[in-house]
Amino acid sequence: MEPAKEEESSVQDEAVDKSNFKNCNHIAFYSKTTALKKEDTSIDSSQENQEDLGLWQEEFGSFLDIKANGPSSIGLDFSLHGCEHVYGIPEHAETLLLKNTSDDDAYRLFNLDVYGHKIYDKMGIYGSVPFLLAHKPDRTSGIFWLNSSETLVEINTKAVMEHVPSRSPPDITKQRVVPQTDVHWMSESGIIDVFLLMGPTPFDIFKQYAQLTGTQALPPLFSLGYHQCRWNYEDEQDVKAVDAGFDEHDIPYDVIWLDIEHTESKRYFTWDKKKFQHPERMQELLKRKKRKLVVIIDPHIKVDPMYTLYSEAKKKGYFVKDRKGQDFEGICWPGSSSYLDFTNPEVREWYADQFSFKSYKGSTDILFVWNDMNEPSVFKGAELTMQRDAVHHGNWEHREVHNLYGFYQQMATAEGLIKRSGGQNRPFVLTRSFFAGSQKYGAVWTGDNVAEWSYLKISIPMLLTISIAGISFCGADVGGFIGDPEPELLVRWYQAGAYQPFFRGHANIESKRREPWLFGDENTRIIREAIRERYTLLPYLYSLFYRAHTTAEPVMRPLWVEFPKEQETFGVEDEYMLGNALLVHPVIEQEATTVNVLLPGSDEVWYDLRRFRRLDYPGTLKIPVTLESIPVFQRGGSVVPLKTTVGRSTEWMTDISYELRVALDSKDFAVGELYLDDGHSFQYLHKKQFLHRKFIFHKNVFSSSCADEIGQYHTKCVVERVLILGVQKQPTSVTASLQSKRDGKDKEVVFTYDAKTSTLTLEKLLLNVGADWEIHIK
Ligand code: NBV
Repeated sequence: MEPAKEEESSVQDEAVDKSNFKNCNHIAFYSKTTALKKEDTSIDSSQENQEDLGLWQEEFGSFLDIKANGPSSIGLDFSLHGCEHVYGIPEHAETLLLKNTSDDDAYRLFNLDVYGHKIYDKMGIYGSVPFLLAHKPDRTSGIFWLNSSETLVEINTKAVMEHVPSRSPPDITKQRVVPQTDVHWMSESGIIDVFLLMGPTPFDIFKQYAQLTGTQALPPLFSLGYHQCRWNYEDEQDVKAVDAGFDEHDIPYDVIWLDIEHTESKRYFTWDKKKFQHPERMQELLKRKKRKLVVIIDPHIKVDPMYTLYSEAKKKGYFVKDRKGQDFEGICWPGSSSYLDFTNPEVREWYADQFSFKSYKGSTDILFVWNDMNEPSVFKGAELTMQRDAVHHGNWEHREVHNLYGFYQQMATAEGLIKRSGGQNRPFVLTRSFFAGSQKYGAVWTGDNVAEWSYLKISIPMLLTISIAGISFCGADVGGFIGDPEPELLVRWYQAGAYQPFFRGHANIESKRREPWLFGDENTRIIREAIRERYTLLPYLYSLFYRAHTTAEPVMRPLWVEFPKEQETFGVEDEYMLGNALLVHPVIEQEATTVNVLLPGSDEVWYDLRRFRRLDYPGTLKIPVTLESIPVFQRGGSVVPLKTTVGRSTEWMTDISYELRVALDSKDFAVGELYLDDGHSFQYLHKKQFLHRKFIFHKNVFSSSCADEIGQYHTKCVVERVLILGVQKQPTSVTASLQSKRDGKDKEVVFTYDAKTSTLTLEKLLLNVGADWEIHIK
């Protein structure tokens, strides 16, 4: 359904990058068109009346949309001079680089439940973030179109003539051809409320956008581990067996998930009495194993006067209304359902209270939440969603707030989990539907993908796009939700997922069981390796999330963000940077024996993360791969903190020592950091209980110092091993000194040097991770 193209405001904004405004410019004004009232129409011929009525109501198949406030639409055009690379506006199953829409559909931002959505398509799927980034070598800029109604974005990149004033002779002007991208935004309703972000660097843009919408919530550490999900784990026995399976096969994991079948006939906040007779006991068992449970809680509420949640919400008037003022009823999993009006702060407060241990019977402090179907999904509704003329709190029509519905459910859920812990603990909430700012409340995933190679491939640009639109904590269902992945695809998907922010295996109710050990010993071994690699990487990943939380840097980033001047990176979407140190190129082709990896930057040095081999010649390299390979490269000049081994879950790993992976650049320099706290509470914020360390390698001295004096956190954990990649010759001696020790005695360090890979390994260091120390290499 397209918004009526009525009297669009069209402003050619010539000055996106020439503007006098400071970093972030805000334009907000009311559309001329929204105020058109039916009574104002003075012409009274029957034909015109008929046409007029046509604008006040619209048919969509058998659905009638009555426009109580009359027809409206708003729009604005921008011209981005010198730009031909534009990104963002998730969520679409499309390429990273936005395409020209002149001969194709516009990008649609309209949250919809699309099972097995098409790929390379601009249709709207589960989430919408109306934020577009434009990049050219010397500037990144952004347009944030703050509107939550259905929005279409047209993109037209073309070459235009530009006048270049010349000095000699003075009256002659030259012309040159430059690129220009015109972006046309159109929304069904609302006001024009748009922010122009001026950069100039990609990281400035992320900060400016975060000033408007917030940064990524710092996730509890467990949620960065591996999640095992399926629609459905049948009963308590099943949960116990799957949990034990991980231990039997020596595979770490943190969370087991329960889908809709765990409830009493899809009444959320309840348990199926036969299959889950003792939910507390089940959680007690998981807790003893230092693991968590996530349960699904959808926004639709079964119409059943005997269901307290329903009767209470009904009595309080907490459901979205239809245009006649009755509770809106649609069909969803439980049958006839009403939908909580999360746009109402009072409803959100009440909903948050439902998560208290007293209200939510059978829940414990290891239970966290998954919000699904919150586009909202309405079976038999137009486009499987809520009618646009449904009415929310404050008399807002659904059309105005459609793309915000899921955002508000996740907000209320996260608040509920925080409240439940007396404000102590960080929540974890996964949502399918999202909007600008959803990063403040938890994680998102890309919905119902298919167990096919093409969906593995597209998961990378989809996640990159979501990440640069502010939502760092994102992932795609490992294995593909719909269908049955062949073992090779499953293995490759685990390897890709291990290096993506949210890492969850999930499968449809009709898919065959696919716990990681069901595909033969060899595949189990390779999957185990991938998951273990993820767990060793957690200190780095957690530190990246801290940066996302504090300085809005995306955890997973397109290459161009790190190499903004390197044109050849601008369209790359089969590899990406994880933070600024690791370049990841997952294998996404069937039976691949090689991958072509672009190692950007003419002065950069890269190292193979597993084999330590130094790759001195940036450019595109053909790298041989086997089924075991995950091509990951460490950038020279970085220090990556790792754990020396793994445990059964993140909580088992608290005391495991660290390894620091130092990769030298061409000037024999490297720098990196580590963030550390208790992993679950808000003490890092309220009591400044955290450690933020800085590691520098310079002139053959490797030092650890405090990066943020405000933070204090006591840990017994030590740095046990340091690997320095790119050391040109074998040292004669290596000593370590603790800065706090006044006696000045240096300790001899046990080291080995591998001349083939130029790697220096320092072992048995036992240097406290929170202490200042130096290692001298001679
Ligand atoms: O709750 C069942 C599924 C869930 O497993 C999946 O992850 C969601 O994306 N849910 C959709 C509803 C049913 C889809 C057919």
